[in-house]
Amino acid sequence: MTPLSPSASMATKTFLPLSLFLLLLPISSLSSTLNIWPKPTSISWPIPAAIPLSPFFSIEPDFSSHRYLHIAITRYTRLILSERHRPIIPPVVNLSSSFLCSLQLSVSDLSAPLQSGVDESYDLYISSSGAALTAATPWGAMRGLETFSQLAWGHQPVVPIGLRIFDKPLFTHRGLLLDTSRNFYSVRSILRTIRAMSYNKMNVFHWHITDSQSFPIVLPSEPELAARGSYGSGMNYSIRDVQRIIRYALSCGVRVVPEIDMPGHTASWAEAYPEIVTCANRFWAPAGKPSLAAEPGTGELNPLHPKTYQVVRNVLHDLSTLFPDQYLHAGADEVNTACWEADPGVTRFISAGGTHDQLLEKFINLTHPYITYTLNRTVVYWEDVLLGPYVKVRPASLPTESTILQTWNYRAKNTKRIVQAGYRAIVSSSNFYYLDCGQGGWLGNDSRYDVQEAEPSDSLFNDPGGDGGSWCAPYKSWQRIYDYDILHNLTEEEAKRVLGGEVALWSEQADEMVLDAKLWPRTSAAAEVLWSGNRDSEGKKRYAEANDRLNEWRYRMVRRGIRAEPIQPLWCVLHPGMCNLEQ
Ligand code: CP6
Repeated sequence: MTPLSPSASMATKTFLPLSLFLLLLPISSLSSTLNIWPKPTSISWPIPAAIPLSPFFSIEPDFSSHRYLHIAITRYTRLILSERHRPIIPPVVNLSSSFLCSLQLSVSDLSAPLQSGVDESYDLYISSSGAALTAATPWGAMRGLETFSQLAWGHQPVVPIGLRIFDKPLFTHRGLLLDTSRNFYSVRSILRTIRAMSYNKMNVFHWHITDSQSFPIVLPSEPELAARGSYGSGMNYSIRDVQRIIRYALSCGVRVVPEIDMPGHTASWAEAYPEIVTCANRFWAPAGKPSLAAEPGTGELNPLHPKTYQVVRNVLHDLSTLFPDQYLHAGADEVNTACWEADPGVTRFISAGGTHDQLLEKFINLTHPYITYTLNRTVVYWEDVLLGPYVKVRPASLPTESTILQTWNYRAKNTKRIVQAGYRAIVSSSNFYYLDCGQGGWLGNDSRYDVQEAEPSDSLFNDPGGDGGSWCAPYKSWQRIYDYDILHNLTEEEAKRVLGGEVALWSEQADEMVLDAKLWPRTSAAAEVLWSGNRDSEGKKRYAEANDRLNEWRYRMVRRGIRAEPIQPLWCVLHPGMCNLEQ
């Protein structure tokens, strides 16, 4: 048989039916598709035609009065003209003989702040006589600019014409959690991560700043916490670093929600204030019991020590002056009662008839109103504060209007319980959204990390009727993440209280050397589901189509300096249509 092309001749090396199959590939699978990630809500491009961008292409006006939109416009103009993306299957198009000189941008409300629920919709129209992007807010304009940048391809960049896109997100909260305590991340790697988030139209950077292992943020009224509790002088974030991150994030349409985890996960505070931390730096894992936060470095703030509240209020106050976002995440996950009981004062309280729940309640009652009323912030806590399993507080201490709960305990029912109780929820199920999983443990031979399915039935984590549990294993593939429906099992009414989702990179076994590959393109899978869902217009899951589009998206991210991991062999790029079981 005569090889038609280099790729067909390569296929004959494998076996004949494959190359025959290539020859018989339906024209439609090679025809023009536009690869945008995440997929827009509505796109129409009836006639495959395109127009070259003028070498002097510009976005107009330049909105120099809006600091962040202006920066975004400058960045996108440069990106669009320099990127030269090569599609895996180059669209076959009629090329217009004229040039596109500008994209006309109009924004109706320039003063809209970047906050939860802000209008991120946009409308993009490109024809041979011009291109127009309309948005209600600067943040929607940024989403539209991102889409426009993904529409450009080729060495002499061209964009499709006769194209119309209406787009808006399904969920208001599309986040990524990064833990900068277990291992340190440079400011540069954080900025790159935020940039990659904006490529994927994500809008919340949940910065899990501190934990038991280190306290890497320099706070003006409590400088000793970082001076003693960070990994070293080069391994903490100064006020200027924080401001730089927040400003850069604004230019990407990304909010920064800070988390200082408390009262658990606080051993690092003991370097400066040993008197307010119980069981600091002791590995608290009682034999035979699943033990929360049981990792070396365990430590918890002592809820009975008055000094605790002095330090905590200073920390929270500084946090609210540094971070402008309406949300303030105050942790409250995995409080380990055994760790508290390492303190004689706590043991006395318990033997006098006090309960662990009362201890947590005391801590919450002395901090939640301070955050809500004095600092004027909406509190985000982990689900544990309401759902246990060891300690929890009464809903009365957690006003529904000023509290948002973030799920993680791999049980779909938890989201249901939270929204049924009237709270807004952010979904971060560890069974789907934990990006660090599947690496084995870091404590030598720790069998918890081998558990693949449900926990043993006598475990406190066992939850009949839930969606099954796992410790952390296995690795969450992009397909698994893409498949996950965060509204699973909820009624329409309940679903309204789900703000969205967050993938999480806990960093016991990650640092900036592996950051990009751990995050991307798996985070892109969640980003698309949270932006426009995972189903086609007939309601069928769009895996096959998403597979090819994600593969191409990965290459585009790599060209943009994001070291995303490959999802397929390069061979698949040379053999379009061959690497998808569902086609
Ligand atoms: N650190 C903090 C962690 C985890 C949580 N909080 C965690 C728990 C279980 C798994 C992965 C991560 N390492 N502060 C839970 C929210 Cl499987």
